[in-house]
Amino acid sequence: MTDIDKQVVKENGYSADSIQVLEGLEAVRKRPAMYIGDIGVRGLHHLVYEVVDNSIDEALAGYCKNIHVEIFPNGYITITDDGRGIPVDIHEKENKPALEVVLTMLHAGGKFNKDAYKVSGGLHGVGVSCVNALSKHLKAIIHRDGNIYEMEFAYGKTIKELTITGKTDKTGTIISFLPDETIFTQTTTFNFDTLASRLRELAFLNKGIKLQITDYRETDDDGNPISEVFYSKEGIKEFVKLLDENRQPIIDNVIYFETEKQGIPVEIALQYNSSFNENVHSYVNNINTHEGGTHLAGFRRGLTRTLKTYAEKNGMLDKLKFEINGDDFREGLTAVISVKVAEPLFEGQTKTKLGNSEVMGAVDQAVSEMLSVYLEENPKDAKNIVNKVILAATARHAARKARELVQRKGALNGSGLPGKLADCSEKDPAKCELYLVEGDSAGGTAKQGRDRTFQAILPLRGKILNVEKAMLHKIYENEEIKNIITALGIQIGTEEDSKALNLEKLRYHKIIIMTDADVDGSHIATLIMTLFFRYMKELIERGYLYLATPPLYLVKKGKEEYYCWTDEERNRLVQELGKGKDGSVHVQRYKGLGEMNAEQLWETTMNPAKRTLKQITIESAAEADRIFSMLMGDDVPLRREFIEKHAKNAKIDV
Ligand code: 0RA
Repeated sequence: MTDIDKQVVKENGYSADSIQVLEGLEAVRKRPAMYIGDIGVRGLHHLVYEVVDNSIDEALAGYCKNIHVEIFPNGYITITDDGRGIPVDIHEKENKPALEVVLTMLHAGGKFNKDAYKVSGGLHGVGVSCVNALSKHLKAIIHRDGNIYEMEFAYGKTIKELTITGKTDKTGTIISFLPDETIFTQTTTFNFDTLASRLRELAFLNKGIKLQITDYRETDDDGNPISEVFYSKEGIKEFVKLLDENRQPIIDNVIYFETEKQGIPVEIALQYNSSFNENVHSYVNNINTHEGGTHLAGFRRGLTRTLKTYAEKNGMLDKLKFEINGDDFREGLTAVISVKVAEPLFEGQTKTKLGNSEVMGAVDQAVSEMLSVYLEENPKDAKNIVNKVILAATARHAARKARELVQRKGALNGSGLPGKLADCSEKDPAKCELYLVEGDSAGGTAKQGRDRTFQAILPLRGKILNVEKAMLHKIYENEEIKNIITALGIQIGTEEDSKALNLEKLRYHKIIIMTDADVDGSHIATLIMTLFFRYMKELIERGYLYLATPPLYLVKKGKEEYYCWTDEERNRLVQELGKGKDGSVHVQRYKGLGEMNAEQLWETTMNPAKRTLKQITIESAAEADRIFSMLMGDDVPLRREFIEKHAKNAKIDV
């Protein structure tokens, strides 16, 4: 407690309990990251999710149908729902309005809600009081019992007591807040796309709820604010359809079921497509469990056993000469698993791995029961799936042979590294960088320009293989991919093989993709990112993969030279320099890395003191999967459109 707090307590004669209250929110302000994960962009957006999660809880309890998020130019964000409204009656123990307790006491939310079906927000379910604690200003408007109530706070402290400000025939909660920039020092600007993606995901995970987002900071061509509405009638069944919209399905319909086992609601949608990738996204209480856990294990076990039993019973595996393993049952599988667990245990590095052991059996049983019925009733789909599994097993055997070959031969120099690699002298991986450079000529420039102590260069010729559409053994046979893997010092593999990734052997902790700043360059960068996303995901998760950002323009006036990364920068600079009378301004558009000399490339793109690297992150694995399948799938016009739209402001936080 600060001295001022103590003073407040003394003067108002607060009880011992309320001292707890004050200390509670002080703790949040002192260690915000402990409560909301971090104090960067991610933490900032978690504030919104925290409030929305509460609205979703109201919806799951059956009281709320509409949730609206509004972003305002003055930095405020408002979340409106049509739930019951946070209670405002006096809370007996605290002798304060319940609303005040909810917003000023840590973990107060649950105390009211014990019996209610509260499931969402297990990970960040720290309560709206944390949002209040980390806001410069927060206003709550409650529609309840025929009245409109208002209350206001600053830094978590009440600045305007509960008052009735009008009459209403509606119910609901409106929370507006302005994040505290002394906490969120990196940024307090909300990102529309980030929030919209999460609302889209929530709409799929909670069918029947309408989630809307409106951004008043920007207007469309007609002068209206940017707005999107997310609503899904079929929930995760539609989610799977969307994930696979650019893939070829091999069964007639998405298999969907919703059931409850041992008190655990289980909802699963799955589809097989002609690709070679597994895309299974699992959720617990609306949280994406990136690291999987017991629900995923139960799903896999149920799926493998049910399909195997069906195939054996129908004599479909009789002629097979080798073992089928678990991976084979999931090639070309796209699925979403959503379970609701009353008291989830989250484990793992990022606390996104479900630990509750009872969930494994529940999901296993749900899958076995529902899927075996489906297979019996849909023999054509069943046959297509089993054939796909057999194909996968066959390809895996071919791939193993190819992989063994890669390990023995290949274009390697004396030290077992690719001949084209210009390695660095430093040996500590944490200090080493590997540039993957488009083209031999730019590769040559980069070799001259680099700092050879810690920067290694691997030139790549042309477009690397599209792993989205290739079978595993083709991937191992591809020269450029072989070079990347051997240079990195690791081995790639799918999940069940992941021990093979061998990350202790990784030779560089910064892997930097450097391509031309044009459409072809971004396509090549996307191909490389896809390779990492599908086969070396952990490197992305650890934050090892980056994009270099070469400049787009060189602006010259006499002997002065400036680099520009955007059209706006260039325009501003040309105008600025044009003001003086003497000499004309010359603008050179860099079409490729090859147009820069070694010194320019070092100065603009490779020198750690000056360059900007974009770290590739996986914000939403499901969104990344959809984007990669779109970018790399068969739909060429769609891909071109996407690349053209995004190439300029290449924001690659997939
Ligand atoms: C405490 C108790 C109840 C609802 C809520 C909080 C609540 C919180 C938020 C936050 C945003 N929207 C919200 N809607 C509701 C239960 C209310 C009752 O029993 O009537």
